[in-house]
Amino acid sequence: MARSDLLTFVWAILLFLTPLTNNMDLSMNGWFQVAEAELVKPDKFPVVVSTWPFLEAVRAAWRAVDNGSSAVEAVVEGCSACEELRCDGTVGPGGSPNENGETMIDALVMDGVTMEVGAVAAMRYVKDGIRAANLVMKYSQHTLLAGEGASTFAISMGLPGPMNLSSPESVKKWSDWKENRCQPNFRKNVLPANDCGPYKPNNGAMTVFGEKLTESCQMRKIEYRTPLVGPHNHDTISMAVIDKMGHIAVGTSTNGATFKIPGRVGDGPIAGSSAYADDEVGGCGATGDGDTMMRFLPCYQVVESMRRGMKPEEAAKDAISRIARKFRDFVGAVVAVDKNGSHAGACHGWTFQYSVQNPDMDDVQVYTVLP
Ligand code: SD4
Repeated sequence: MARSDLLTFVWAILLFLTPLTNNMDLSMNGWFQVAEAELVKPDKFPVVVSTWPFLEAVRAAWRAVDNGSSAVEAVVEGCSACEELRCDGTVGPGGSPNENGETMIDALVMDGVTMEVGAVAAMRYVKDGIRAANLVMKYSQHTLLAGEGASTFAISMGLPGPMNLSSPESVKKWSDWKENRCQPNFRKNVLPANDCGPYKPNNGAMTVFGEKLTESCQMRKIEYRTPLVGPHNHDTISMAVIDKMGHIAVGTSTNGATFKIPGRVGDGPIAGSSAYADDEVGGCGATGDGDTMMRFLPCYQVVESMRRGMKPEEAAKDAISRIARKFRDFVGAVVAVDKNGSHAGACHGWTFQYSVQNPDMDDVQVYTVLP
């Protein structure tokens, strides 16, 4: 073969192979290949994913995003619907009382395009947690406002308040708990041990499984405690939305753990713990024992694992197992969604359910994940 013919032949082969190697022009019935054999449908967005069977919250977010709202706006609409409806009887105002019988709110919103976060923690007197978090993101350069300052800021930016966040149900729950000598509670190594406060330290009584500890080994043992978060105290919505443009946002609203110590801030307003999003990768929402979970930033872990190539299911299981390895009795769950809308959940210590709506579904679908 002449040299010029040989070059033409090699060039023709290269031209033939290029589309295969670049994943281009592989259209087949509306599907196309984007990366390593992953099939993605062009009309895959929008997508709404939420912890628990909070159907009305997902529908509210879906209506917003399907009508063209941004992912952030839809997350705010969805979580706000849950606060107003008091999903499960525990999310939002009138939900879980603290030791003083008062409901306090933690909330967060995160924009996966800009990586901006707005959050409020231990907020009193303002019922609209997710809207307050969104106002922090929109009208301040801060990430997290706490306590009275969060309430003052939210009211100054137009939210209704100050108001009492208790409900007849939360007052009843609290008075039953008081009658039960304030059991269970979040105190440890205090006197009185099995009664209401005021409490004081009981250093001589530090035990794990009934075994008395010396000062030096107290630092090394990991404590297992009775979970105060359970199937009937969900308290929390965490939601991820991918809008029609493919942008992702996440949000969380919770009144935290029931009978928490006043001033306690849980995982709800902590970016990377209760929720995390990055447009380049996907998002995550979490629910469960926030005091334990926030030490591991499980949603940050999920998103970073997906960035490094894990599928949502693998990333969710990995994040949960990192916590469970250290805290055998931990109760919690995460739901992961990648930037293409693939989703999966993982849980420990309870059966977890999460809800999804996408263009393939006529209505919200609930998925059940076993521990
Ligand atoms: C908290 N993570 O404040 C919340 C509670 C929760 O399902 O998610 N309950 O610890």
